Amino acid sequence: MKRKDCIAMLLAGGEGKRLAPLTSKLAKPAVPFGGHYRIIDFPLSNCVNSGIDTVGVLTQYEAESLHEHIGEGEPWGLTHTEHEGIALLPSNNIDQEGYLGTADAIYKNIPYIDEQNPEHVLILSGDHIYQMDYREMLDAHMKQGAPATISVMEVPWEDASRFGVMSVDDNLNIIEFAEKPAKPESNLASMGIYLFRWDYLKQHLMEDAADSNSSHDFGKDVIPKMLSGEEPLLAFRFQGYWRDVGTVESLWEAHMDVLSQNELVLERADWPMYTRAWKTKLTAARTRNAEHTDCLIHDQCTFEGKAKSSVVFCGAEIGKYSIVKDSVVMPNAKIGKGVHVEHAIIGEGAIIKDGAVVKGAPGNVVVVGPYETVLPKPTVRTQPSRLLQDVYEKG
Ligand code: ADQ
Ligand code: ADP
Repeated sequence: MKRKDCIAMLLAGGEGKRLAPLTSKLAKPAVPFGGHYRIIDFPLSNCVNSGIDTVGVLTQYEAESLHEHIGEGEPWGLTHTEHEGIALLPSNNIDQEGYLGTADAIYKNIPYIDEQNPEHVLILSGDHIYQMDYREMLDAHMKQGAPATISVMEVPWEDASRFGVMSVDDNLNIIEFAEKPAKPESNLASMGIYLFRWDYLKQHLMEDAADSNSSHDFGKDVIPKMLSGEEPLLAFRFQGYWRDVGTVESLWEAHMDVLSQNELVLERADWPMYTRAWKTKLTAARTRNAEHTDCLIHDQCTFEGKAKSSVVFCGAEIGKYSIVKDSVVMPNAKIGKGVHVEHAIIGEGAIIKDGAVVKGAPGNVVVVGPYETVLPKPTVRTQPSRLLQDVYEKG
């Protein structure tokens, strides 16, 4: 098999507890995003646009949701063959034990990687929204001859404890690294995107597998171990939009960034997004006596109410006299009449009955899980809120 310069391994098996209840029936990378997409479309499209033609996707938790979405990889032009395309690598094909951690997931797929015969392996996460040319990172990594390169960016100080943080010298060599420290001393965060020389990574994975004290995680175990070795690791500063959408709040914020269009633009001619279409035959969104400002309304919606600053996914319905504000309404959600949705994420296929109120507040996004039903509280039915009353009077 001819040597490839780089293949990607995409970690997509995490449980995503912090995104609950959106992950009650879906793997985190399969959670809908931006109207048409699922989160995993971002790293997959980045691979296509960066000219990486071999991608292993490691699945575990609710794997079926991802397998259905990815299929043979045709929507990304990466149809699976023995030596190319997207390969699904579910943990239950390997052994009973499953993937114990992110490093263990890669360790258990050493035979697959060896078969592809790459010089470098790019490790990606399935829960990031970003557009990144991995070739720029590969160029820096190869130019420096680094054994490992970690993509980094500065994050707000208050978020730093959610990440692996590090300090670097003037040549971007990593000096110190701490995985999710309670009191971070730096806000330069690891994006969880790693590029390794394959021989170097393989050696470290085998050592880690033999260590009974290890939790077999890149951030907790493998990276600190590598840093204690002889060869310096390199940081690659990413300039651009990147967000870890592992929490409900960050998923909501990333949607608000899509609406503002300043930072995150999904329809870019120079960086196309690829996905599997929700329905093979798409029809227009239909609005009737509807009012909306600063919204994205997608195909096959039926929309009769009012919406402001919201992303409404394909197939969603919003009934008469309803208000949807600062919210995300996922595919095929059914919002009845006279409903008030604010600062909320309504999961795929959820049903919000006539007169119900789903209202969060800044810093406290409310989530309705996929296919959940929300009934109105009796008080709402007999005594509509001020906002609803306004609509009834005008409507
Ligand atoms: P976390 O965000 O906590 O930290 P982690 O839980 O390790 O990331 O998950 C990374 C990816 O691996 C996710 O896409 C997840 O779905 C997947 N995954 C988790 N467990 C898995 C398993 N057993 N099998 C297969 N896939 C699995 C990491 C780094 C930090 C860094 C942040 C940036 O550890 O240092 O700052 O990413 O987001
Ligand atoms: P979160 O931190 O929101 O729960 P992650 O996807 O980052 O989401 O995964 C968190 C942890 O869950 C990881 O440490 C991972 O090892 C673990 N995990 C992954 N898959 C499973 C599973 N099938 N069952 C239980 N835990 C899992």
